[in-house]
Amino acid sequence: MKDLLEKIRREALAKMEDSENLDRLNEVRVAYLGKKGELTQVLKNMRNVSPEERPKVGQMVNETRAALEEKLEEIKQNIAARQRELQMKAEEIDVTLPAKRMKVGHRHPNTIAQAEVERIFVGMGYEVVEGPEIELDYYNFEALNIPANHPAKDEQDTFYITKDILLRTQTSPVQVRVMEQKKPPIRMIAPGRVFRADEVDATHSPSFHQIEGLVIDKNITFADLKGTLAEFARELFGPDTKVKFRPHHFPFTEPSAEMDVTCFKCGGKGCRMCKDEGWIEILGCGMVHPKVLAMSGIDPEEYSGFAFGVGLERIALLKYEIDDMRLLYENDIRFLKQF
Ligand code: 2NM
Repeated sequence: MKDLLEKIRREALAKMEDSENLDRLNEVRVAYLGKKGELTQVLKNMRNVSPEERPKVGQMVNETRAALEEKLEEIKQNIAARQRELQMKAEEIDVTLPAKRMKVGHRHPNTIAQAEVERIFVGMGYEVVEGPEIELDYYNFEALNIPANHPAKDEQDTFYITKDILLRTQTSPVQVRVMEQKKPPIRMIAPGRVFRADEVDATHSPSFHQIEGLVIDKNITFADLKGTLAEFARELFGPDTKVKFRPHHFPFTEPSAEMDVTCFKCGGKGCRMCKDEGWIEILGCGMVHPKVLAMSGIDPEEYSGFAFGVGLERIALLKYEIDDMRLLYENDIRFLKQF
């Protein structure tokens, strides 16, 4: 019996030592210590042992079991430690490797153009003011002397939310809100998104951007308008840029004009850029209509002012020589990166 136990002990220890992993080790445990394991069998065969010898054999079996269990635990720890080490090696991170380059975006041509226009006017002492894109009919039309039957108010041209609430078609309502709230002098520009029920093509979009300007003070004349906008054109398109004003009509200004600049590409000789005209139309402007001033609580006898509006996309397309407005809205980084 003693020999048998020694043999079991030797074999079991050797097999444990040879176990490569926890599964194999468990198989060895079941084979020797399990319910039907070899050591358990020995206990079951105790009835063949004489009563005098039983306590001694029982003690030997228990000692063997204890020795095997101790070894089992030791090997288990070793295997676990080895596996952890292997895992650490496999998942090793080389912290000295160069980092992945961060993909940063690029300013949109509209954003660049808007920042440039803002820089020019802020330099002349103007304030930048923003206002709501969803407006009351009153601020978008009525306060700007646009009567109820005006074609701009047609459902074909304006996005209405209700009869009285709409998506602004210009940023002038921001100017009206400022005129209502502030005593002149006022020197401001209002950049922002505007909406018109237009079909998309190379020069139109139902949503685009405007920058409108407003100056109100005592004794403001058309000469102030001309000087200011000529300086704006020189800063935006270069110091040799010349301007010309053509009479026009807006309901909110009187007199009104459109301003052209000499083509910055050919200097006025005529080229593809200006369609051989030498001039490029750039903005609308005029002296704020006395009725518009009065409606917003400014006395037209005491104050006068000029206003203007430029399309931001138009500036961006011209400045960066982009021939299709739709490119501005696709947000393809390969396109945007060029500006
Ligand atoms: C334009 C052209 C001419 C304009 C007028 C006003 C206000 F609020 F003072 F009446 N803001 N902007 C104006 C004048 C806008 O855009 C082509």
